[in-house]
Amino acid sequence: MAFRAGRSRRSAGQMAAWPGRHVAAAVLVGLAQVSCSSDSYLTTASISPTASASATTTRLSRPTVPTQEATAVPSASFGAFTNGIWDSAKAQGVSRRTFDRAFAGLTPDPKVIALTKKQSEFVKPVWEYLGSAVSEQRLERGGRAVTESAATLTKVEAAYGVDRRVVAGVWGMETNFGSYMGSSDVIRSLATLAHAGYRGDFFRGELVTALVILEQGHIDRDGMVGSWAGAMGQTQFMPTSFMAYAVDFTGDGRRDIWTSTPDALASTANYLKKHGWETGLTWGFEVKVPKGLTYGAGQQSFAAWSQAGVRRMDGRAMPARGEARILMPAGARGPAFLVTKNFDVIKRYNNSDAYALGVAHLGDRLYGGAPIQAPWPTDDLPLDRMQSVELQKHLAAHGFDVGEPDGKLGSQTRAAIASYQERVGLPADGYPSVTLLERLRRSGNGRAT
Ligand SMILES: [Ca+2]
Repeated sequence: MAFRAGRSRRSAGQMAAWPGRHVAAAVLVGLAQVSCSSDSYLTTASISPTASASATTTRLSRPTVPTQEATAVPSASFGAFTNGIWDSAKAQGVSRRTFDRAFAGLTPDPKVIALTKKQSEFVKPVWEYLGSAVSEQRLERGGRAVTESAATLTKVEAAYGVDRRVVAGVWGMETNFGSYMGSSDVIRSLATLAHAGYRGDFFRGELVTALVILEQGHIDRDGMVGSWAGAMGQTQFMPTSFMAYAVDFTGDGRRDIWTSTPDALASTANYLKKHGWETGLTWGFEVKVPKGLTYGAGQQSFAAWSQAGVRRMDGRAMPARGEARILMPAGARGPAFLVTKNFDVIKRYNNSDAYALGVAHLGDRLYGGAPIQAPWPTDDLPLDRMQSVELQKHLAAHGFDVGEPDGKLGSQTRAAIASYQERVGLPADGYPSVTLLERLRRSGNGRAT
């Protein structure tokens, strides 16, 4: 689970919500992605643990780490710092041999520090993000991967009750089906971040846990690679997520999420299951909504949506049971989806609607699903951070409560947008776009709409 960070609508404090590696891993991973991934779709997002990009945009990084930058003002030398880890490591069962081998000849990695400072104001529209998620290359590689691992995916689905399409989708989004785990030395990355005091004690704890993983022999010292922020293996788990969710599916006594695809896929399924995946419930699907549908209806039964005139894009009947909510990642002018609580479980890997949609849609496509049918409103771009702050100021001037204008388009800002839209007779989808900002600019400071 990657961490992608993003600034988001959720507030910080959500680190707790990071997925395993995700859970934690994501943290940097997000960033990491930057560094690691061949996946160009991930942007250099900020490293915040909070993850999510606004629903519509993808400042995605993985669940990530917090926003504070590493200060690079070490209070002690790197060697003294690593020696200072010994007591904690020993207390957790790490042997002197493992400890010494882990840190032998190690120096801080300046690239890691540089990456903590990398922030991007660039916001990739959700359609570009999804386009990369299901690029021809990825579908091709993924098609081969799910064919080669078909038996494993079937067994994992049977063992954990998690849809194989979603497991495959996570695998593809995280590491391009195991082809890109990141090439950073995890111990070095974590030690660099912990030594720099990045995110307080978070990385120190991850570092000690990584030593425990080495001690237990799940992977050897040189094989412990991952993202620059310490997200490891094919699942991109942070060490603490690894300890909590990684499983040994092959039965050889090692939880090897690096070189064992069965262990990695089962670990992902276990992560999703432990975070509430409901067996047999879809993540969701694309829908057609009738004109005049009331937004903000929240969660209701598929039967109620059907009653309201919502139809599946593929023409099939709505599920007999279950509840869902409407998701319109680019506002009312773009595609609409009904998503269930399983969609939110995917977000535990990386708290971003765009990420979860990428996982879900990629998984569907790998198993014969159709492309997203409705066109994206590519003429109306999402807002960058400066524009977001400006939007919030305009809304505040119009009397809407958006809290402190911070450029984070959270639920409060979205609700304010919807109220404004309602007031001026626009579809109240709460979607922040350049067109909306321009309209607010023209309307002046609340004097007239
Ligand atoms: Ca194993």
